[in-house]
Amino acid sequence: MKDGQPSAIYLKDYQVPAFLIDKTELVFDLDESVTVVTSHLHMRRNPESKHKTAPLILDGGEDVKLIAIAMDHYQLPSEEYCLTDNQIIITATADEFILTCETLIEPQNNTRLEGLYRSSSMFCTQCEAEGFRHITYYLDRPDVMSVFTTTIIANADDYPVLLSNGNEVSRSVNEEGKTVAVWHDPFPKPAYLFALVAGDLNVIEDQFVTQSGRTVELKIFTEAHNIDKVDYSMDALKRSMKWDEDKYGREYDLDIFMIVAVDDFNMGAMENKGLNVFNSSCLLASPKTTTDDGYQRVEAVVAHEYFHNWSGNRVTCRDWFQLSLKEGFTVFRDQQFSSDMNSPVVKRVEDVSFLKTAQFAEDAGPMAHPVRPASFIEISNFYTLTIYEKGSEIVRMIHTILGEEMFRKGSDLYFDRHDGQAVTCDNFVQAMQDASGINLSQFKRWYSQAGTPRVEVSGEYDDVEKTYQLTVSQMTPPTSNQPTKLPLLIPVRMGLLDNEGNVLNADLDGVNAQEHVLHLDKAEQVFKFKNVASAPIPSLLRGFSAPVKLSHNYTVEQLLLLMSSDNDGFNRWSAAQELAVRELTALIEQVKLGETLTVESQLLVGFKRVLSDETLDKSMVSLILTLPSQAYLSELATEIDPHAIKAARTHLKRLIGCALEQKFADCYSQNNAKVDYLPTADQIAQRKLKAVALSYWNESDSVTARRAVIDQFNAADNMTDQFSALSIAVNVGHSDFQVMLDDFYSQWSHEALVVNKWLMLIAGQEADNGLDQVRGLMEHEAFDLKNPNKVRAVLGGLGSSVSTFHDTSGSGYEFLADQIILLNKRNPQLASRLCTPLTRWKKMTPSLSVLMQKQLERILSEELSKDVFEVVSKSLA
Ligand code: B3K
Ligand code: ZN
Repeated sequence: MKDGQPSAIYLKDYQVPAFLIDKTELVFDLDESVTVVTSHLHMRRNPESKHKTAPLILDGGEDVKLIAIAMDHYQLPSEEYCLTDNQIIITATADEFILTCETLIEPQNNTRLEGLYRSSSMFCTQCEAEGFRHITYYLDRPDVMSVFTTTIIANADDYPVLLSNGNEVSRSVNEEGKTVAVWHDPFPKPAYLFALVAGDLNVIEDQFVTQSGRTVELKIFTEAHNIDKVDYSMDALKRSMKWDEDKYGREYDLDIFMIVAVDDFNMGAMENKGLNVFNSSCLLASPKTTTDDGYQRVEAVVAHEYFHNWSGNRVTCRDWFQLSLKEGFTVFRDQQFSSDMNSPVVKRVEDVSFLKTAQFAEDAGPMAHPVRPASFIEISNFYTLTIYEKGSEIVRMIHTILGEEMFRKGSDLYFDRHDGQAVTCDNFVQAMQDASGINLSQFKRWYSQAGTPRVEVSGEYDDVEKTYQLTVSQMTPPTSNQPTKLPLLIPVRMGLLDNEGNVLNADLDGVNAQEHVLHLDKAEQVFKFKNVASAPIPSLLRGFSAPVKLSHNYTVEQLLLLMSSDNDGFNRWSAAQELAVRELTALIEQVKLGETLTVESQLLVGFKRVLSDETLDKSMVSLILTLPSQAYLSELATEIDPHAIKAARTHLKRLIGCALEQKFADCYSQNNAKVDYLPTADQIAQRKLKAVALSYWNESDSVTARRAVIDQFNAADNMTDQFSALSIAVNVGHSDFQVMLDDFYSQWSHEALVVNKWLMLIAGQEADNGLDQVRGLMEHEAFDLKNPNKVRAVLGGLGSSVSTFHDTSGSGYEFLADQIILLNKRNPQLASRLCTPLTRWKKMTPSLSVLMQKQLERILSEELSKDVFEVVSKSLA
């Protein structure tokens, strides 16, 4: 960092705003060269502020050019206000006044994709968290809520569609022949929920009748060539609206709900009031171009953004430290929704697997932060897995502790009590506590303590007394700025099995049941079960009832039993993972010591049983058969040696593939039925199992297996089958894989989202000339540095290639650092996210660690955005 270092802001410094904005009237005169934004802000001093004479300080980005500013129509001369790079300060104001600002912006040059910018041929906005200040001067904070009226003026030929929040109240033609559209949103909202879209777009329309009988118009807009890919989104939207009524009693409030797809977008989507804007990757779906995972993502994101209408928009955040108030709760809601729409166990395994891989890594790294952070330099850096996924786990634990009925009472109370307000995580927990009568004061530590708690459990059976005693201890390791931690309230759902895998009844504190929820609240405690017929095997942390690392010294036989017989589906998967981790850990050590790799794989025994178990859901079979990922094993390692992890995984996978060759071949053909594609849970499960079987089968040197890959690739009528075949060909180094990659590109070069999959697959290849390939991709006609999806495809792909990214020369790290430096100025949010793999440097094996550190230091010596500075400087600290 060359100049002055950006400073942090702190939660403890929060103060209510000195001014409020009751009404916001905006006029946008859109133009490809300069856009003029005029605002009329109806302001008054906030009676709740104790600073009765505080100056008015408006936020505004350095990219906003002030033309004129007036108070109650009096043009302020420049000596009556102070204009800095990012603020206007006006010392003398009345108690109530109308502030008028005329500003110029250049959306066509906005590569940050925050504020108003252009994507393809359209204008669109992204205002969360602090993008509105790049549009005009404003009190850009979530606790300033205002009623917006937005006038959009644009050339009718290029921008027939002009949208903003709320309802369209008028549309006319002005004296220059331009269209003038006026939108009014009756619901007060913070500026981060403002949206504007202008473009030549196609639309599909539908309706939803709410539980109280109101008809809501539903519209999804895309560019013409994508309009055939939004039927599934519309269907997901209607299901979400119904589900939120049924499950939470929440009805949609405006008469119209719109979604627009844009290609250039930093995140997945945005919940602007009445006008959601989506990254096209999270909205478009068609069988030929979208995989099953893609369909499920679209369903989940459509639901997530819709659910924000209550958890986020009607009840919003007081300040950005409370981000998880809306994000954690909304992720929990979208997870519940997907679970109800598909298979609950499968959904839980997928979510937990992601949490344990990525969020646990974040919680153990230099950017570890509590779900309610105490400080930040750049809020964009805090749209993290901790805020979202761990935030959701916190809500889930409240759900577990309160039970379904009390939780619903709590959420009703929360929504009713705080409707129209900007509130805190404490307010959420308070509502849950008030509705249930359950004291959650200790539980609240989950919001302020960073790090993943470790829970150790040991069991002792007394054959005479027929009692079983569990001794449980918890500790949370220190994280930066938090050297000591206090015990948390941790709900541990558990059951007991006998040696045959049958469920046992047991008494705990007078309650006789097959399942109990232990409430851990001390550093160490003992739970004593009575009337336990025989020595049990505990099935612990069922459904992953708390985001902790739990350990128990299971024998291999016990893990095999849990894997094949536990009546908790989640724990069957969990036992398989534990067994695989043990075998892989042993192999990793052998690689590190230069020994010949040998393993008496018991996992094989378990896999054989699972493959023959007709009662198991096919998705569960695939999940159990999936070896722990490179990323998960890295998270578990005390010192990451990516090459050793890769070698161990490759060895075990091959061993299993060869040993069970016939079983995989049979499994493949049994599931290779020809059906008309539907994204239903059953079909998805079948395609997934087929892909897993094909992948293992290709570990053997079977020519038939190789042939099956090519046949599937050529015959596929859906992207799931086509892409899984292509990935297997690339990963096993099939002799035809280059031809297949070329064919794939020729077939799909006109479909940007499919091309992104192709870019990612090539960039992630384990190839000797990997970096040259990545360089080639960045020069390819299909690449565009302005498009975050493409940048993520190539550089995310690179990050997943062990041989290229972790090349022992450090060339992979250097290349990534070059791209971060390049993007730092163009798109700081994107650049900052790309730093993640380098931030793990302290955990890497020493020879790689120093190479990563060197690149981080090189980045830090540049003139950096706040975004990149915060991540890199914290990583090096
Ligand atoms: N709330 C948005 C995230 C916007 C992030 C801006 N840096 C999407 C979501 O979580 O629903
Ligand atoms: Zn969200």
